[in-house]
Amino acid sequence: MKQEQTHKSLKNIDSHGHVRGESIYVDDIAVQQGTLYGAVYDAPVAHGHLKHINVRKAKALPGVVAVFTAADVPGENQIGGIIPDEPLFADKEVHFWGQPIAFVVAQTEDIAREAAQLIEAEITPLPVITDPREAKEKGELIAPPRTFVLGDTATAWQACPHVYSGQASTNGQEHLYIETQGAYACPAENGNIKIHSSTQGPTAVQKTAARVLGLPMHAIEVDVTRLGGGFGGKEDQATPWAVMVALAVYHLKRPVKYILHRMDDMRMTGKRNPYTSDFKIGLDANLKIIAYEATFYQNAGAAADLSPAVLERTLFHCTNSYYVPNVTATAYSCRTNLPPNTAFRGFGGPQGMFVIEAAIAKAAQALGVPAADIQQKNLLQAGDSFPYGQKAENPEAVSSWSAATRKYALDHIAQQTNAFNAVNAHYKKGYALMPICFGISFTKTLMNQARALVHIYHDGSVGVSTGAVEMGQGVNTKMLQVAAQVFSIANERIKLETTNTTRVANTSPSAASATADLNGKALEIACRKLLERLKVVAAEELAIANVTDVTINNGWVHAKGQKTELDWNTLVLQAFLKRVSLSEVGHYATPRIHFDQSKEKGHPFAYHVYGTAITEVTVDCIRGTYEFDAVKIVHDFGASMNTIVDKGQIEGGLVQGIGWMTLEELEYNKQGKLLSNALSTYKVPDIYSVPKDIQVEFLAAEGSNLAIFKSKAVGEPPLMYGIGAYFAILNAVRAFNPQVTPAFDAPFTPEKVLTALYE
Ligand code: LUZ
Ligand code: MOS
Repeated sequence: MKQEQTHKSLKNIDSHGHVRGESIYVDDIAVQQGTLYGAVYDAPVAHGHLKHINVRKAKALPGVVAVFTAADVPGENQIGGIIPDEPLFADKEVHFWGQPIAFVVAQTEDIAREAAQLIEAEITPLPVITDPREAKEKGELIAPPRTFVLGDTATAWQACPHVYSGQASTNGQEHLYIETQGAYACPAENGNIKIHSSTQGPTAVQKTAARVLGLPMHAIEVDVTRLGGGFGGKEDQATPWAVMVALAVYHLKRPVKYILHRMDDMRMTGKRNPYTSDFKIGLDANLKIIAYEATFYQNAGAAADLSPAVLERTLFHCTNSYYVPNVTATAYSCRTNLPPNTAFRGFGGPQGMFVIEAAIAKAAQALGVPAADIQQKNLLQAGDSFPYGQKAENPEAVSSWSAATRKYALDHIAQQTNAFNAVNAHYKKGYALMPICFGISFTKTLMNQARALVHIYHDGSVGVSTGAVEMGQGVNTKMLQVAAQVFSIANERIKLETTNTTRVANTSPSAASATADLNGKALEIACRKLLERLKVVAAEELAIANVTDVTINNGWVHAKGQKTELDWNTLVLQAFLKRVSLSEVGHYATPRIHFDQSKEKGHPFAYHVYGTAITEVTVDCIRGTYEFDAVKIVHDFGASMNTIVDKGQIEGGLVQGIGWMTLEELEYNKQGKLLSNALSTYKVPDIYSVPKDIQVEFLAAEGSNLAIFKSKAVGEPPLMYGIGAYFAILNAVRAFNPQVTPAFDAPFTPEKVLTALYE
């Protein structure tokens, strides 16, 4: 028990290196002699015909080694992952402001950047679209629309005494990983290339580099030590920079490095997809939601990137944690002239969930009831069907709601809020509940597989490789725990290797909250195979007739539960001397899951994660500013395998979600130019804007067998607690101005709050 406790509170194994500044990121890799530096020249307009690129002045600058454009691509000038609609370098047309056109390589970074500014492109302007509804009107769709149907909304409306409709919008979100995008590639022998990339998807980088260079995948090795944050922004969009440095290595046979500056990164990369949506909600006299219709217009940007998959998850999560018997939800992926938008923590789910919360808030206001009454009455119960056909198994929607309202005394919060508002004219408090439900698995079934490679060295130390990318989320810490627990040896015996495509191939990106589950399960399989092998050796060594009597506990072989004289190191050495293999791979493919896109039905998720947050806010009704007094959460961790790491994910996700809902305002002008292009014009949460009190309670729930050690995925779900921030502010605004017609247009910036207060 004691052992297990210390295990579950193991500190992130990177914490020591991080606080001492010793952890290695791409820009910290010791450079090889002869290293050159890259810089991108990107489109200064959002749409147009690319007539001519003049690189003469750039090439003439002393120190410039080469300038590469689409003409220098030996393979395919194509980096689109889902749909081949995105060139590495613009060719003939530019589609967004910031689209890479050329890649300058020079002796120093400064020279490369200076040379990039000397490039001139002749571009004949074309009309620019930034609005997804306009794009849809003009037939600019990335892919055919998708519709999820449950029951029959058309007839259900007749049974609804209360029907409300409206619009809801959410803006995009800059990922703002602390480590900007970047890559460093080196030539290896025989034309092979090694790429260090700050990517969530090493295989995506490998595959795309091979495609662009016209090489087989085995010619490209991608290595990732860790990322200074990804949040989805490096699932697909770490690839172009890695491919550019690889292209330069291909031609120059010299190491080439390119690390984006913050403003380059903000300008050239896509963000969370903004959405604008229409909703219609029908309730019966008992506040049961009978029917829900939603139409989502996703702003995909100029190319597909991951947007079709994001769109799908919007539909999967369009009813959040509620059971709605009649649903029709349609989603359009709209092509605009913004940088291609992409994965961002939640992956379309938050965008879908905001809309039904807006619909509920609208109904609640019209009916004169608290939104919480509607929310609570419609929480998923066991056996309820999601619109995509999967049935809710062990939904913790009701349990987490009940636990939150009980533990945090919702009645008391309500009383305090009313009492405060009764005596304060210029400050108003509001609170909101936010239940969440998030499906765990890549929505694309085939991506739900992973592999691990374990070496036990003959001194008893262990090296672990998996396809998981450490990006601050603590996955390496969890992988270490898996190996330590299966072998029952000390943590210190185990080392996590870098994520490398030559050791673990064909990886799915570290994404979809599924990394610890998929790679942890693969690792568990590999470790168990080795353990069984070692037990056979132990039985031979100790002359134990029955191998099943052998166990290893805390580094010692036990026979029928009795400690023996044989320790781990000796056992491992004996196995080696007996020429028993001390290396093993594990392969895991999530069982049960499937999805039929022709019917839009199936069982896409291994399991769901639930939870409930109560958000309390105080609005300054003179200024429109606000402060979050508290966010109190009951979260369904299952049987958390690391409470420190998991709690950190909840706190970080929550604050990131609050930022999206309140402060972070992406602004493109009509010409498609990003105006919020630096940290001076784009505000992210800081120490002053986080809630003064964040409480996280672990729901007493068993977890799922499809979660690693029953410890449920925790990466993305907490972001959606942040949605409660919008509705808490709205409730405070309503305490001041009961007549307000909510715009449901997030983020609810102080400017918009002020407007709403005095509407
Ligand atoms: N990436 C992806 C994701 O490719 N498929 C997904 O379902 C997903 N979900 C969340 C985050 N990233
Ligand atoms: Mo390298 S770019 O140090 O393999």
